Amino acid sequence: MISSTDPTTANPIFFHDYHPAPADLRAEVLAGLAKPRKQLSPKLFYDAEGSKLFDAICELPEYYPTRTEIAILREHGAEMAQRLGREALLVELGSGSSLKIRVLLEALQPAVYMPVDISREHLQQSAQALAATFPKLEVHAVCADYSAPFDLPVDDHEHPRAAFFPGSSIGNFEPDESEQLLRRVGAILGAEGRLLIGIDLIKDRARLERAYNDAAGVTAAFNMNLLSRINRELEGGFDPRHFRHEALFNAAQSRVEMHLLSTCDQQVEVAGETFAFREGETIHTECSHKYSVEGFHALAARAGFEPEQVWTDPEQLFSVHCLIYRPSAMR
Ligand code: AVJ
Repeated sequence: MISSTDPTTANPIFFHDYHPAPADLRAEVLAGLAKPRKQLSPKLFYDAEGSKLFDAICELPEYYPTRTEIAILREHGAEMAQRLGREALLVELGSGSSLKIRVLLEALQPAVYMPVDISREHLQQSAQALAATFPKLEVHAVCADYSAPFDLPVDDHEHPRAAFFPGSSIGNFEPDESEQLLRRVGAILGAEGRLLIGIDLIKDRARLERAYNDAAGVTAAFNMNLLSRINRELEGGFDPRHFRHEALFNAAQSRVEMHLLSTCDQQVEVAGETFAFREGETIHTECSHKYSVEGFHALAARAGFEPEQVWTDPEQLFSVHCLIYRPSAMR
């Protein structure tokens, strides 16, 4: 269960491998393309190339969420630290964004930091890098799929528990799934545990759509990379010249949707099966749900969380919430 004591680092990490089932790309892709409305999961974006493209998205002038959330963390980190309490056990869901966690760790100075991520190498590298920067921090890396139930590898409750879920990552889930996920986070935290979570706010359509249709075409490349990935890994026959990136705000469902649109009638082979596309037909590849502060509070309440404080930027583009888990308050 525990391993990894690299003698060259002053602060070795503990590594807990729950052996999450590797995604079955073939089964997922064939099932998604066989649906009457073709659909692929956004988690399939993140191969090596897709992860690089996502990092590039975070630097785009049009993509406001990353820099706005970091600014909020910098501006209000001390207050957040006060809310979460001293000597906390801090669980991070997904260990993607090392800059955000660094800003928070500096302000919070927790006793234990526990990143949870499904990607083993990425997790190990980023956890080791953080342990080296914060020599007094006890780091427990947990390789697990946080979208399924799991227990923390420690059962002491001597430290107040807190979770950090930045980036509006929860926006990829349908509201019902988000509620389930929050409930599981609550179970990990226990009563009175706190959750610090980043949520992208509803705003005007133009601003939202620009963030997913950048002028440099990086988001288009990120979306289109899914077709290249299928071509590479599943002997797919997608011709990128006959598909294009589309991103639109669906106001009724309060979400930005990304699609890959077929620009002609065509047939495409994937893993030995043939799929027909009509001109204008799309593969729906991502939902990115946006919330008002009140709308998110209502969702969190259904999962047993009470709002304690919310921080936003001057333009009200993005929000960071501190919630407290009080399951007795669940309706
Ligand atoms: C990582 C899900 C928060 O929805 O904004 C960025 C992913 N997709 N540009 C988002 C994404 C296109 C991002 N999340």
